[in-house]
Amino acid sequence: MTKHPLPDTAGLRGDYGAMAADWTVKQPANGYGAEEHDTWRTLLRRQTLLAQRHACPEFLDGLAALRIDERVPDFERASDVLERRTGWRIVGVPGLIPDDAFYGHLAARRFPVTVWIRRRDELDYLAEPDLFHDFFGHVPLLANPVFADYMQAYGQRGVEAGPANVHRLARLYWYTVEFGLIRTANGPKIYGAGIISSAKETLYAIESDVPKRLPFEAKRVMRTAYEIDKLQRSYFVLDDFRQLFEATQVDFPALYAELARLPELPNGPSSPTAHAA
Ligand code: HBI
Ligand code: FE
Repeated sequence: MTKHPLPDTAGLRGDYGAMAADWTVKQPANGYGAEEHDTWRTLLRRQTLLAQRHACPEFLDGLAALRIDERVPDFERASDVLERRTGWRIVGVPGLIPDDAFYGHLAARRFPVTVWIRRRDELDYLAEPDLFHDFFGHVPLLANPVFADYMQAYGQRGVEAGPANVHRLARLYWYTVEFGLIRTANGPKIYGAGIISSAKETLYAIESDVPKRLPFEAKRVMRTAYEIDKLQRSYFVLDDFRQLFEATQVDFPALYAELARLPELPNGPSSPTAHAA
């Protein structure tokens, strides 16, 4: 795997000084302070209440299986639970890491989770993914076999994609893993980490009539631009997770060539509303 030059980590918050070659770091040896456990507990209580109403059953099953408690979770212990179910483990990272490192971990069933957690004054908004977003938002669904297989296959496609196409693949991640909805007998429910880890976006994604809720269709997703740090103007709704896995099983070089000949699609008029974390 060719290693990207260091991303502009100067602007990022994590400590990129003590990483292994694969961009991973251990959780702090002396654990976390009282304020960090308190922030975790506050966010966990708030988002668990919202998830019980608005998250899909597979997310809630995964959350229960992890037996997360009111202290910042230990990645090795959670990995032991995950590995028994779907072969996945968690690796600590200082924060965002280059695409090729990230995809390489996913392809090997390792999910990168940020080792630092936001401050008290960032409870409702922060610019970068932190431990709460990554762990609470992303890890529970890795306990679901079909979603876990999707994430591994997605990582493999990422390793294979060249720099000319990786932005299209990033859209597939954005509109599913981060901001995906799924159809259920009780209406659309949340599975996207970026939604379920944010109180504001959880309510907006399910209750607001502002955003479009479109049937998931991989080609449309990969043609649709997205903007970060805003409430989404369009969500894509899956029929089931098998549909997501199948989207990784097509001929990607042919798909990229086809998409390159088609116009891009806007995400919809951008909303000035800041995206709450
Ligand atoms: N790094 N730690 C981390 N977490 C992410 O979610 C992440 C990343 N690097 C790249 C990235 N996501 C996106 O570009 C994905 O589309 C790959
Ligand atoms: Fe995320």
